[in-house]
Amino acid sequence: MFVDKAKIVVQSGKGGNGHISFRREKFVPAGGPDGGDGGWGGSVYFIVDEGMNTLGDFGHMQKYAAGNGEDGKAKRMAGRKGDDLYIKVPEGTVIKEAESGKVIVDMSGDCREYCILKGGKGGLGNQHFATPTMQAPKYAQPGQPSRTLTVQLELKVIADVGLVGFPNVGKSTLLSIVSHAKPEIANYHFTTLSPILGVVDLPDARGFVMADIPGIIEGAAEGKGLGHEFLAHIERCKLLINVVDAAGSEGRNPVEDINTINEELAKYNIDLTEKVQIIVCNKVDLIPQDLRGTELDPVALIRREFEPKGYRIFEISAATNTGVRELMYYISDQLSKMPDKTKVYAQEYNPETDFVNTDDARFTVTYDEDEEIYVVEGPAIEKMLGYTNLDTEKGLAFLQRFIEDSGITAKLKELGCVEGDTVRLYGHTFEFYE
Ligand SMILES: Nc1nc2c(ncn2[C@@H]2O[C@H](COP(=O)(O)OP(=O)(O)OP(=O)(O)O)[C@@H](O)[C@H]2O)c(=O)[nH]1
Ligand SMILES: [Mg+2]
Repeated sequence: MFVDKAKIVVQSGKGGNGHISFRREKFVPAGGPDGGDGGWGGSVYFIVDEGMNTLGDFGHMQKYAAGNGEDGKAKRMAGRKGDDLYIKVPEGTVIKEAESGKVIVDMSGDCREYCILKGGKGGLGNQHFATPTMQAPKYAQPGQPSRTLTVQLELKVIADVGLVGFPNVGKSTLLSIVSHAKPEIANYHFTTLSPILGVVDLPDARGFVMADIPGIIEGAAEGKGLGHEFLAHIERCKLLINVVDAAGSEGRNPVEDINTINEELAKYNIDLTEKVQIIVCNKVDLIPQDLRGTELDPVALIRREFEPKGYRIFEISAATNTGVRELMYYISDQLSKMPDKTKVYAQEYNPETDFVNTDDARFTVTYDEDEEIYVVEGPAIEKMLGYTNLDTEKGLAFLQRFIEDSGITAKLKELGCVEGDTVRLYGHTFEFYE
C-alpha cells in the first residue's frame, strides 16, 4: 500500500566516556595519567534517495539509532567513533517534530542531506586533567548522552501541476496520454489509489511535472473516500487542473462537481484556492452531437458559470486525444510566467536549539572527601562548558551567571560550601565566592 506518512524515532549515538588509567612501566613507580578520550557518538542524517517514492518502508514508531562512541582506553588510546546513520527518504519528504507538528526540514530542492541529530561528544580521558597540584587525577569526562527525537515524515510530492476532480472523470487517462506514466485506468471509482507523477515533454516548450491523485469526493477534506491524505500532495503545485466529466455521464451535474471540488480544496487548505486553476471539460465525445454548440451544451453551461469568474476553460476528450495538445501548451506557457520556485517548507523547529531533554536540566553536586572539593556534574553544564571559553572574562562571567541561575550556587551552599572552598566542573577547578 502507498504510505505517505510515517512516525519514527531517531536516536543519536552517545559519546564514549573518557578513560581513567595510569601509565605502568617497569622501574617507573607512579606513571602519569594516560586515560584516552571517548569517541564521538554517531550522528543521524536524512538523505534523499531518488529511487524512492513512498514512505512504505518505515514501520510505525520504528527506531533508528546511530552507533555509540567507544570509551577511551589506557595508553592514551581514543575510543572509536560511533557509526553515523543515514536514513533514506523520497524527495519531497517534510520532516516534522512529532508532538508540535513543527517543520524541522523539507527534503526537497537543494536539501539532499540533513543532519537531524549530532552524535554526543566523547569525554576527555584523565590524561588531560593532570595539574601541578593534582598529578594523579582520578577524573575523566563522561561522554555526552545520546538524544532521542520522534519525527513525523510526510511525503508531499513535487509537481508543477496537480489534477483534481471527482473519481472516474478521466484524470489518469489524461496523464497517460501526455506522459510516459502508466497509471491504472478503469471505469470504476478510486482506480487511482496513490499519487502518480508524469513528466510532460513538449518538443518546443517548457516541460513540466504533472501529478495525478486519487479522486476527490464531497467530504474528502474530512477524510471521506480516500480522504484528505492526498490533498497534501497538491499543496506544492503551482497550478491545478480541475477535471470534470462534462457529459455528466454518471448522472451528476458538471457545474456542481466543479464547485464541490473547490469547496473541498478550500476546506482542506484555503491556500489551494489561491492557486491558478484551469477547468478541463473532459469526455466531450460523450456529449450528444445535437446538443453541442447549443445553449444546453453542458460545456456552454460551464463556460457561462465560470468564465465570468476568471477561469480558463478547455474542452477535451482524453479518450480520443482531442484538445489535449492545446491544453498542454497553455499550461506550459502559464508555468513559464510563474516564479520558478517550488514551495519549500521553512524550518520552525531546530533540533539543536529547540530540543529540551528533561534529563538535561539535572545536575548533581557532591563533596569528594579525599580531594576536599565539591564536584558539580550534569549534561547541561558539560554542554555549556563545551561552548564557553573560560580564558576570557566574558566566558567566566557567563559561567558565573549560569551557575547562579541554574541553582547550583544554592545547592553548594546547602552542602556547606563556603568562600574559598574548591569547586570542580568537568576538569575546571574554581574557588567558590559569592
Ligand atoms: N468516453 C470517454 N471516456 C473517457 C474519457 N476519459 C476517460 N474515460 C474513461 O473514464 C473511465 C475513468 O477514467 P480514469 O482515467 O481511470 O479516471 P480517473 O479520474 O483517473 O478516476 P479515479 O482514479 O478513480 O479517480 C475509464 O473507463 C476511461 O476509459 C473521455 O474523454 N471520453
Ligand atoms: Mg485515476
